[in-house]
Amino acid sequence: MQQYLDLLHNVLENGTEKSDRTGTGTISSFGHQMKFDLSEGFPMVTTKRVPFGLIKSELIWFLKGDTNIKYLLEHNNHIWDEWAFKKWVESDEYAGPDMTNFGLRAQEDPEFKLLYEEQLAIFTQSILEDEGFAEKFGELGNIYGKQWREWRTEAGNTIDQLKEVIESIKHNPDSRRHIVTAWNPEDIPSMALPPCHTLFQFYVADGKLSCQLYQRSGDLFLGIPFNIASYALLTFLVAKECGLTPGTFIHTIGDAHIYSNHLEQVREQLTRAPKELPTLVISGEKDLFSIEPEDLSLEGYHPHPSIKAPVAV
Ligand code: UFP
Repeated sequence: MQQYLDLLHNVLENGTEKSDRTGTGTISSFGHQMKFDLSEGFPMVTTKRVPFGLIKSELIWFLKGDTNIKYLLEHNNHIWDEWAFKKWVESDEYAGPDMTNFGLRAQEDPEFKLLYEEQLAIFTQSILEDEGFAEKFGELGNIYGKQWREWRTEAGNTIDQLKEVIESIKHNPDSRRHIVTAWNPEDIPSMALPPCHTLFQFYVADGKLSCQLYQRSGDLFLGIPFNIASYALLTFLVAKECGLTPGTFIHTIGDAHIYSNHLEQVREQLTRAPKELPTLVISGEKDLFSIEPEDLSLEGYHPHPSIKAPVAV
């Protein structure tokens, strides 16, 4: 994971100060690439703890083509809560206290934070307990799972990009067209968060499956460790499905940035020495589309302690 630390160091030293959508401010640099040889172990950042449980349930959720946060909540995963919550508090059905701009206000105002957490708890509880409510307000729309598994065509059909790419890896491994895209230009204007991991391509050689991701925007401290692990996991799972050995995960990042309120945390992390990489264990023989989080685990993950940092919203 030295490459990840080198990237943090590089952007910290050579990046440009840039304003950003969230109003936080960043140090940013454009166009970076890391390559992880998956035969060396599972590429989890070890200089702080990264939550594998959240990574696996989110990826499996994408693989199922699911876009409703109910599945995530059932697996105690709250990473997408705010996006669904936003739709609820902006709807006519919401009758609680004013939640305008809840993300920033919760960071700045401890009293409001309590109010917000209370409403968020009511929201997630309702998603879990009330099917109609979940259908209406748990749905995130045309995000990753939808684009990967049910891309809508002009003719009114859908394309299962993931299934097609797996078929093409199996039957035409040398193809240069093993691509899945989440970037659907038609959908961008209506999306709260246009896809960050926009497109990935697989490559087969010498019995090994490699994957390259193009990520348009990467929060180097909080987002990127997550994204590396998620796509490494995808590569392992697709390789198994196709009877191949995992090769290399290549992570290409457009706008690679460190938020101005993560600088201290990044410097702390750079004082830590990387530890040995863990090993991924896939139990059972389920196919890619029926795998569940309990089938996946990491062995030998002994990272440095976690480092807290505010999420830019
Ligand atoms: N971000 C990531 N990885 C992700 C994800 C978001 O790093 O998987 F969903 C970060 C990148 C950026 C912000 O800091 O979230 C998205 O903002 P924007 O759309 O303005 O690039």
